[in-house]
Amino acid sequence: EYCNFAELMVSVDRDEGTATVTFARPKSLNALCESMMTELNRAFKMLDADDSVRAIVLTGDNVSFAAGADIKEMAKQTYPEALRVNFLAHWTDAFKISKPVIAAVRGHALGGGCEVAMMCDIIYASTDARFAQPEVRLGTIPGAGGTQRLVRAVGKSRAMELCLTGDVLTANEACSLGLVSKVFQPDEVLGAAQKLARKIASQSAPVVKLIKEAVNASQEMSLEAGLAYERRLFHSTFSLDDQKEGMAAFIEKRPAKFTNQ
Ligand code: CO8
Repeated sequence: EYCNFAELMVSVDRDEGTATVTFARPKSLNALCESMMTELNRAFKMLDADDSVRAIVLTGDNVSFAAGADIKEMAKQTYPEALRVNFLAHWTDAFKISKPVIAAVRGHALGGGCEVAMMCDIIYASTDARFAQPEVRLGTIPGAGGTQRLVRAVGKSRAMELCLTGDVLTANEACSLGLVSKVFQPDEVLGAAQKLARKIASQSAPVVKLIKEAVNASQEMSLEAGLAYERRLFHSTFSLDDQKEGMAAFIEKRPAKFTNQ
């Protein structure tokens, strides 16, 4: 069922509870086009509904994570058409899933590529990863979070500078600014992201889901409302078998065996 993609590769490791989704348009440096983003939506929805998958890695190849929206496809876009179809809105639906998504970024993460990385829950980058919002140079503006998520990730001054110039952030700069969680050697970043996915997959699935919801809520809510929301989610964990098991295992000095209930 996961073989049926033309511009993506999806591999699932059911024993470990992880999946890896790989952009596969190397000739255009994984430029994001309508057909590939439709496939990404379909793949993520399938993985979200698959109980044997509990964490997902999204990656590209060693040259490019994604070099932005496909400029050749986008060049023909008109305002009435963009408005009619709400251009790009459904591309980002993929990321409304409840399971954690880790971006493993090698090479270019430009424009929509940087925005897609920022839609992921955690970004791991290789030393040769490069992040930028070059839309200004194309006579347009970031269209999928560059002016919003980048501000939250690196602060207003740096985000403004990056969006107004299209200048490139190196992996180490992106890491020191907090955009990227960790930096690895190019041949290690995918393995590190998959290891992280395995670690997350070994936790209680309902608890992982609640944590993702709570952290994401922090981006949308006031502190007071966010703290109240977090507390209610925290209270709800006391209805889980996994909370009983996790705390009993601690007291009995043994590893917890979560049942995802
Ligand atoms: N779109 C279409 N084709 C592309 C793109 C792209 N974004 N990027 C690279 N390609 C193609 C090139 O046209 C070329 O194809 P061909 O061989 O047929 O001419 C091939 O990939 C290889 O590219 P280069 O020869 O240019 O390779 P270089 O190593 O010389 O340069 C660069 C690599 C620096 C990455 C360069 O290709 C480049 O600047 N690319 C464009 C980067 C860019 O401006 N990205 C932003 C696009 S706008 C955008 O993303 C709007 C936001 C949309 C939101 C999406 C939400 C999910």
